[in-house]
Amino acid sequence: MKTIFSGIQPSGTITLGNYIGAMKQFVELQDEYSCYFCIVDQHAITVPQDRLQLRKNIRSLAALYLASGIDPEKATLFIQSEVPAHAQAGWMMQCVAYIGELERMTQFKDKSAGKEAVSAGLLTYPPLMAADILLYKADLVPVGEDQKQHLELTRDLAERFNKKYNDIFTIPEVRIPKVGARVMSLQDPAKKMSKSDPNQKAFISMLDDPKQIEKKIKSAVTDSEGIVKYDKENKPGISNLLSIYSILTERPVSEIEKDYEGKGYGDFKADVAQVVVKAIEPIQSKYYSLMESSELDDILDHGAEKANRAANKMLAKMENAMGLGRKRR
Ligand code: ATP
Ligand code: LTN
Repeated sequence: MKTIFSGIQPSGTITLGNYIGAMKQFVELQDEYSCYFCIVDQHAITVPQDRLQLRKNIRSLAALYLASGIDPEKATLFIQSEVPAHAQAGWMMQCVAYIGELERMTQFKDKSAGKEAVSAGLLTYPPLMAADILLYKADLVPVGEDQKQHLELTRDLAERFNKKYNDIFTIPEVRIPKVGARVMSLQDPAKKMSKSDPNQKAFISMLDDPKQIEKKIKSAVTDSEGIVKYDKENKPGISNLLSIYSILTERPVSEIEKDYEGKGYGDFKADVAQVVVKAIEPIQSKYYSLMESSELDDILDHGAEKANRAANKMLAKMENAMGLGRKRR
């Protein structure tokens, strides 16, 4: 059986973008692959976080993974900081990476732009991500479009390590969904929808209530043409809403366009909101009962145990390949 690894940062409540681009794929893949899904809290601290909020977000993200359909009997769900091998292997991968290639990462450029105090961790984040993936010999990494460059770097680092030290790493492939790989911001459809966007109206959180969802979609930035048609270049706002509608209903965009011939954006937006509410509501009700349960802790304990076992094996191979530590006589 092939192995999958993916991670989501507990940097806020996950958005509809994270759900469509990542989580929904995870649920579909768990039957066919041996899956490791990680709450990458060590990645989240590359930018400032409030400690109490971070703790809350970690638990909440774990519950959302499960409420969205991740089955702990099939997949291993765990928290990155509960598996120390990630930080250890991350350090080794930092020593394999070059500063120049890290500085070229667009996520680093975007997140550091205009900031005075940029943490060193924000720059060295991709080697940690590479370690996450390589520790589990993942064959496939399902992510949204924005992570493609990090995945390419992971492959480069793995190949470099294999050549320089010892051929121990599996070279992972990226898996990006055909539609929905980049759900856009509701307020600026040129930007991706992001959970750390300071403008709350720009994203739909998986925990927004129906009223908030309706309001946010109603005020989504579109154009003045009044025709519901997919045209990413000229009508990015409407195209984004059409994609969301299409993915959540599993209906082709062309069919939806036909339904709205002669109708205005008002009707269309109201229906998009209903579609989103219908997709999110069952997830929310499961979420709230999970948050109150000790079952969540048992699942995470068990996940960390399994992940530690797998990761420590690879970590020992990495240390041996690089010559760290010693061999007992
Ligand atoms: P942050 O805003 O804190 O950087 P984020 O919202 O970009 O976070 P991540 O935790 O970095 O989310 O990403 C988790 C997963 O969701 C990744 O696979 C990422 O590619 C995917 N993803 C993030 N945003 C979107 C989006 N707008 N559309 C589709 N997929 C997305
Ligand atoms: N960098 C990713 C989160 C992430 C990840 C990973 C994704 C950290 N480690 C390993 C896939 C595999 C992000 O910001 N979305």
